[in-house]
Amino acid sequence: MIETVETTPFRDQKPGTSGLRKKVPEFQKRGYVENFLQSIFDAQEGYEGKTLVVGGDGRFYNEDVIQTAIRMALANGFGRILIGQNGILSTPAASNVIRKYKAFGGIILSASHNPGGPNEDFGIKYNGANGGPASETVTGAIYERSLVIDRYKTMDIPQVDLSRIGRVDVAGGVVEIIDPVADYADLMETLFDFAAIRDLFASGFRMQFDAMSAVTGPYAEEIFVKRLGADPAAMMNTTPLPDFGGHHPDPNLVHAKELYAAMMAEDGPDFGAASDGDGDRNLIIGKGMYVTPSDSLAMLAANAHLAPGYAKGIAGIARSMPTSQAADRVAEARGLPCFETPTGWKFFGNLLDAGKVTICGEESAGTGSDHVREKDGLWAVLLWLNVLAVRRQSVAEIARDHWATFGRNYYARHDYEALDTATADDMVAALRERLPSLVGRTFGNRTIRAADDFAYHDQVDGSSSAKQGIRVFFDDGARIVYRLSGTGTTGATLRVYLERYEPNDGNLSMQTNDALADLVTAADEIAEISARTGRVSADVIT
Ligand code: G16
Repeated sequence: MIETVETTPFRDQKPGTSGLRKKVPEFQKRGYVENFLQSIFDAQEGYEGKTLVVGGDGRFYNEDVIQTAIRMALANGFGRILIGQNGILSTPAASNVIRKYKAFGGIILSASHNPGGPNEDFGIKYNGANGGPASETVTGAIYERSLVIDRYKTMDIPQVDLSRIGRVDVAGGVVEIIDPVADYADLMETLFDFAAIRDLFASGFRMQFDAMSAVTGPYAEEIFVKRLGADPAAMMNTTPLPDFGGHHPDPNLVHAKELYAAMMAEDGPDFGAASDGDGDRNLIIGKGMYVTPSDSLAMLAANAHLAPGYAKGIAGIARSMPTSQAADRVAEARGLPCFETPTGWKFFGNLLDAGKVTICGEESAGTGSDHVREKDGLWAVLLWLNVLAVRRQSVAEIARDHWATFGRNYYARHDYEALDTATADDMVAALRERLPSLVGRTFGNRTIRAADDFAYHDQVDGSSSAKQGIRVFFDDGARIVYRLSGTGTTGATLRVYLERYEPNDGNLSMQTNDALADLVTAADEIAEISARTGRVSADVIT
């Protein structure tokens, strides 16, 4: 019954920051999905008879790829496939299922916050037994395999009904369809004081949540409404749709603008939140106060002990290099270790496994802890709710209090999207070459004190990752970081990360745009962005 099908390699299956992401028509090419899945399996050892978790964010093509994955995983010798009902598992829920059921690993189907639909984005990612994204060593092996692959294994079996919870025996293996929400919601109850949060809601506290027609809708209804008593009418877009209703399921102020407007209204709710396509990112807005992801990381790290799951304190904090250094201030004040890793959640896995850190975060709306090995949007929302339930202050009061204690890192990311790839590569290469000559140059009242190309050495497994972003440091503590996106599917995206620090006795209430205006000008001049690309301003500012 097992068939071995001959195939020829595709040259473009190199996983990026977070798995392989392409437009749907690329994945629909004959053999494209099969080649990549077989390359994943071929890069692993010892999975015979073991469990594989498969789930996705419900976007267009999700179910087709799940059926393919079932056939191929069984043909390759996996013993059991665990799948979320209707093919749905949020990325953090998938990480939890892998860990809880001691699976060998998991296949997660998502292009995260990117749009979905027949001509939009899709993605495939492999996570290992710790529930986290495969390390660079593993993704490197998958890519190498994809370049030489000449056959894949599959089998001819009927489609599995993904809508029926339960177990079916298929061709000598087992396929189990599980409730995608229950295990995850139970895990959240072990970390947070649900009784205190219920009391908060009972006291009239108002929350608005936008699931963006993506995966977290069913999770939000179970957790916020059923278990915590939030108002069901304040849950927006909770039905997952294959095209996310035609929107970008990206929880930022541009794509969650309805939520943002509600939060800025005179009579707005107390707390607003959103999550992305696959549920790993979060957006936090207090009444009249947006909290940047970098600040949210620092504020959650400073307050985590207020939640039962972290009552004993945290072991340390890790942030991706471009994330603002606000969390470093908390770590320093609390005597905690702080780690700086390259962009991408996969780099936190070893630190979490080794118990060196408890809380991690990225400026790209990702925050999480050692409860799973992915960033976790609803976890961040629940930790905020737990903190609000204990402190009984507004988000704005907590933020102001934080800055008055630790100082404020004004921060923004400017994205230049869909650039010509060669132009973008040349711009970065030229900047890299100019690095030594930048030191000592003055821009306004700032002078560049150092400039380098970030390289990371993983203390746990000894691996090294070079060229992870160009850093320019100024004498007043300000910083500019440049890097090219590793998740885009159209041309190249240049990300410019801008940051300056204002001590706790400085001006803590500036508008971010004003605070960073001269750095934006310097960033353009240093990298010759407008001169080389013709772009006079960023397409997206977050
Ligand atoms: C972007 C972000 C990273 C994030 C990655 C994957 O990568 O900048 O911080 O880790 O997306 O996140 P998600 O799985 O939510 O898409 P890049 O390389 O495009 O900057």
